[in-house]
Amino acid sequence: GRPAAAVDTPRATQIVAPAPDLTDQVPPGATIGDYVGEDLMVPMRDGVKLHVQVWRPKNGSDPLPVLMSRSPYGFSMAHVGSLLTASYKELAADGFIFVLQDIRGRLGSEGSFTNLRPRKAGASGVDESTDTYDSIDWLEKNVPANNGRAGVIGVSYGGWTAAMATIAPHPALKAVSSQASPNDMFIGDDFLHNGAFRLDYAWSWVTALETDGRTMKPFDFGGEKDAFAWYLRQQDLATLDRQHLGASMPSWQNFVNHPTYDSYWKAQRTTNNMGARVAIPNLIVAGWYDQEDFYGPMSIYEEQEKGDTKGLNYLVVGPWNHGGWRGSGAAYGPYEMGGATGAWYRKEVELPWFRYWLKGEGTLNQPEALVFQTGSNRWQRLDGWPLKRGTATRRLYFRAGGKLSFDAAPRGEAPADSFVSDPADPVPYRERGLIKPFMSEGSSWSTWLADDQAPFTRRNDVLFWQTDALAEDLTISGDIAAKLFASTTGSDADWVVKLVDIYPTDASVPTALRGRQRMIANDVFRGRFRTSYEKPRAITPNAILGYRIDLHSASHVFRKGHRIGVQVQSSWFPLIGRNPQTYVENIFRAKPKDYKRQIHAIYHTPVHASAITLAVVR
Ligand code: PG9
Repeated sequence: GRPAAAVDTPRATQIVAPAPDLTDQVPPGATIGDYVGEDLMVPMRDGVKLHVQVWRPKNGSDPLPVLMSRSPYGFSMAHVGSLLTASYKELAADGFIFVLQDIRGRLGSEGSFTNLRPRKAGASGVDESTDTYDSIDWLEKNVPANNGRAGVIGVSYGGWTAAMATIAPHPALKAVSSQASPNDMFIGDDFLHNGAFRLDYAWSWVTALETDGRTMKPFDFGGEKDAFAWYLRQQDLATLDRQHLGASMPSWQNFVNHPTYDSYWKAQRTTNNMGARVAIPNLIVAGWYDQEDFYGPMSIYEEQEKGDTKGLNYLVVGPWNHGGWRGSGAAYGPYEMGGATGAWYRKEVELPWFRYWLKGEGTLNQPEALVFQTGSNRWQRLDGWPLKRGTATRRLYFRAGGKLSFDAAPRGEAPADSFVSDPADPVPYRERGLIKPFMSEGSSWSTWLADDQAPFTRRNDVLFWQTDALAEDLTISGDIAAKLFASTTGSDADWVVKLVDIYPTDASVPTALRGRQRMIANDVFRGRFRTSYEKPRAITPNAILGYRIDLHSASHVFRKGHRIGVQVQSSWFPLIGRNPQTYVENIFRAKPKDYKRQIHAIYHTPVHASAITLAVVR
């Protein structure tokens, strides 16, 4: 597995591109465009030194603010080149002192790496917030011609370090932008969703970062390009690291040893670490098509909002995949966005944000929530998210014969649809030819949510309901949830729900989009956590039980002539590891014999009325 050189949509974090022997020292006197770089080691309170690259404009002597990005992925010269000339281009043209820091234990920094180190973990009392504090303190005193103000910006892991920077902040820290920051790895971000394990992502990420603490070696799948086939062959997940790498990976063993929502996960939850009172302005950025961390930024915004008495917590949600705003943002897969939304955001939103807070220049014309409405391709300036007025909660009911309707089922209609769910033949999350390990050569992981969802409806183990063609546009704005009434002949089951926008088949849409099913919302729920994430329980076989599945939110116009569709299935492989469908205490330790095919049913009667709840704009 040599890492891929590029993917079709640029991403901001460097987890696809680096060479295995990545080093991130700046050659003496190196320049990129108008910037000149320098390598420094910055002392922390416990004596550990962290490596930074400092990039400042070659000319000009005016004091400038420090803008830090902190990352575990390293800053190779190629990566810094793309930052200064592309993804930070607008900021670079305005002039900042960019400080790029390897976090503790990574690349050129000393100390040891802990994945998502919680606040004040360990005896030494250091964490990402104290490391940021100590770095800013040292930089303000030692970097010539700085103006005494600092900010932090980053995407994903880097976005998380920006969020953590707001904890007990240094007085010089004036603003951050935490972009696509995970919030809770058990509930909704990279590693698990509602207790269901994100197998390929977790394995690929952990092995790349933890095989050798200082570099990034994508896992060698031994020439196997078909991730579906590779993962299906793995019989003992608990020892996967020892089997393939001869050593245990700390994060992998944490997944194995913490199969419920215990203190390991709760201590990591970003909003459990951040202060309840918002003290540092934060521009929170999320993408509707973020294949990694969408729950994170949305829930961080929502929870921080409760303590935002000074009005410093802001939200931007655009039509982007993970980090897509650092690229052009003109399209996502085949879906055009009506303009370069990423470039627009950087110039009109992000640059004014940092100019205002770090340079005292310009005015802040930032709405509370800047939200891109998909389907109509327009930005909306809102006074909150989700909006509390202007929408009505409406239910789209599953009905007999594959119909989806705002009218609930009458008495006497066929009560349920059932299917066989076979762990030996799980539903692939993409068409088989596209399922490569996410970090591998030729992987199009970053656009998988743009895949046409129509082909999956041909499988017998994917249930599908659709509305009639819409007589008028239907606009949703806000939270989406599924209420499923379901049974299984087994004692555990996963429930996957996808909400899709079905394009017409006629000439009213471009050829490539005809009949296409566009993903609008989705998630998975692991049945054992039905009543509690802390105390999982077996499902009573054949009992009809209710499940509420959070499908997050959307701002979307289903156009006249389109249909709304819902798919329900019980596997999504290898995005999600398989559920044995027999209750075992720890799924990582399930034995091959525990994996059994079962019959699942979804009910749609007046009493057990499975439905999708939407916030429909009045
Ligand atoms: N989604 C990535 C990540 C963040 C935090 C922990 C683990 C993975 C990332 O792109 O950085």
